[in-house]
Amino acid sequence: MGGTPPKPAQAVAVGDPGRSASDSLPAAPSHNEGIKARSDFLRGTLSEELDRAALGGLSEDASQLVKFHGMYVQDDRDLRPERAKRKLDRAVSFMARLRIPAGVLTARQYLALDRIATERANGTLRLTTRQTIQFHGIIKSNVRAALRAIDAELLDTVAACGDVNRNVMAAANPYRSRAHADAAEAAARLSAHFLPRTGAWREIFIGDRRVRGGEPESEPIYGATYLPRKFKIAIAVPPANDVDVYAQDLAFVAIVEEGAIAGYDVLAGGGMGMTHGEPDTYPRVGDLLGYCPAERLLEVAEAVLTTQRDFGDRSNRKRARLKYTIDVRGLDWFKAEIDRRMRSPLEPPRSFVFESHDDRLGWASGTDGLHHLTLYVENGRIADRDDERLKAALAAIAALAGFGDTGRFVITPNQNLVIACATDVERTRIDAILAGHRVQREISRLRHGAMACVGLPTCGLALAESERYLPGLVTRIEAILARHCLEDQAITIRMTGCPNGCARPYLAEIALVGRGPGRYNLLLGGAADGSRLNRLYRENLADAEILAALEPVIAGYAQARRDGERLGDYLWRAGIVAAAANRST
Ligand code: SRM
Ligand code: SF4
Repeated sequence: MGGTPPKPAQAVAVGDPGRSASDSLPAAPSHNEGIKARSDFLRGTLSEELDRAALGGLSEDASQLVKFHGMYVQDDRDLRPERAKRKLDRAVSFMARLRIPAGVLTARQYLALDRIATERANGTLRLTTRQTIQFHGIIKSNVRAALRAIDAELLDTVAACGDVNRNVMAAANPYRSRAHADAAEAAARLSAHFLPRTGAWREIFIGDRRVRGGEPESEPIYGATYLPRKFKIAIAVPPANDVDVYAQDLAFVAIVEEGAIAGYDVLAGGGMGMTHGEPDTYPRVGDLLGYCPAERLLEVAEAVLTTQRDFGDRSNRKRARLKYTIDVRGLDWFKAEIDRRMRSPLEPPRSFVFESHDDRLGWASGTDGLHHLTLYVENGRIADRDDERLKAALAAIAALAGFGDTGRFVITPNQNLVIACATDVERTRIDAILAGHRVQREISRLRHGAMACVGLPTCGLALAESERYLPGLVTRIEAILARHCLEDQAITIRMTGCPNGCARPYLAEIALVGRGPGRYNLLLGGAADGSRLNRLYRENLADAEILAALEPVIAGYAQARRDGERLGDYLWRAGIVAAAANRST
């Protein structure tokens, strides 16, 4: 495989699909294209800059490049005003994101990551919406030590960010069924297949020497300028759509026969990000393309990824995702192009039914007698607080005699954690440890369906609070639901501190998207299975206005809902949100 050879950035076609590059002058490639092209396969000046202790962060170009190695240069935004007043530089540190296909860790690996968080980062671990872990607050002098400790556990941060294929997701918990195991294995294969081949990560952070002589280094799939933008893949096992297939650049929906995955229905062109006030940016749900047998997984994925590599917009990064490539050139063109790159076209799609896109919490048992606990982790933040010592509890579980060797920790796409593969005795001990550390397991249905992105203080793009604000808001919405006897009703609510959509808000029944400090757009009407975009309902609301806007909506739902009808569906039926409503926030 390897697809058609990548074209250099300057020759990439933009604009009218019917024209060749020589018919019209292509738009100038973005600055990032130059950074990639000049970087000598993602090395740039990173090594020298990491050695320079005087500068807490990196130069602008190196800050772009370090993303390909799974890291972001950030600063603590809470401290900005005070430091500015005292004429001090920003409190710069690094965020590091791991690559964990399907979110699967051994208990030993988890324990090592817990230690790294304490010794090298800000003392917390952050489970992400793509089934991996982020460390925040790593100071520059700790970066290499942290990455070496990660490498010692056979883990890495390669391609966790940057213009490449990102962490590949799969339906949570490979130990749940044969089909789930197949999905996780497929995710690991996709992740390995699309891993950049450059030796840069090992040289810069781990200390490997560059091999000189022999074949010149190359990127057989990506080429020297990698992809126009990030690329995201997920695999779902119905009836759960926990991975949110409709938000992915490329998604595979397992078609299960006799317990195993026989093939996949393939979707492409999903994405969440948009910019306020720029209507040519928008969230989009993926299109169903067709079916492929399981053995054609890599062939199909490569056809889609290389089409985006060759035709994605390399001049405007805001329009560089696959969803725009498909919209600009048309779905028929896209299907023909991927068919051309494969041995044979996709077959007509089979059918699948999704029931939900959140997690099933609590213990579940397999036919092998092992038990798996899906534990709620509020917005994915694993930390010790005075009243609830979740971090210490999970470390104690990972260190349990016996379980430390055979147990697994699986991160879910909803920022929760499955403590997997426990025997009867271990299950009892795990329950006792969680109780001893006062880990809260009785949560409302609303909180269960709630998810917030990181937002402030680390995210440089946040316009408003998210992770720190949603829990309190949920408490106040719980009170409204209780007033209308809806406290047991499943509802999804998602919040992001800006319109980029990291918690996939545009698929939730209720969404709050940051507009500015303390201000949010309220969107309503997503589907329970994550298959429908919600719509803008009210703009620029402060806390009290959000509650005032939700109260009548919830009251109406309590009065007029049909048997089993979800809030998102009721809102469309009642005409409270409408298909024609503005897509843009
Ligand atoms: Fe995201 C950028 C956090 C999942 C769309 N995202 C960021 C950055 C790195 C901010 C930055 O560029 O400086 C955030 C770091 C915050 C911090 O301090 O940690 C950030 N994104 C996250 C995480 C940690 C949110 C979370 O609470 O879990 C998720 C990490 C995923 C992972 O492990 O790889 C995360 N981001 C997503 C998702 C959801 C998904 O992938 O399923 C999306 C929407 C799907 C999509 O890509 O369309 C998403 N993040 C974005 C975007 C908009 C991209 C776009 O093309 O529209 C940005 C901004 C950008 O890339 O320019 C962004
Ligand atoms: Fe940051 Fe915006 Fe993503 Fe939230 S949605 S983590 S504020 S980029």
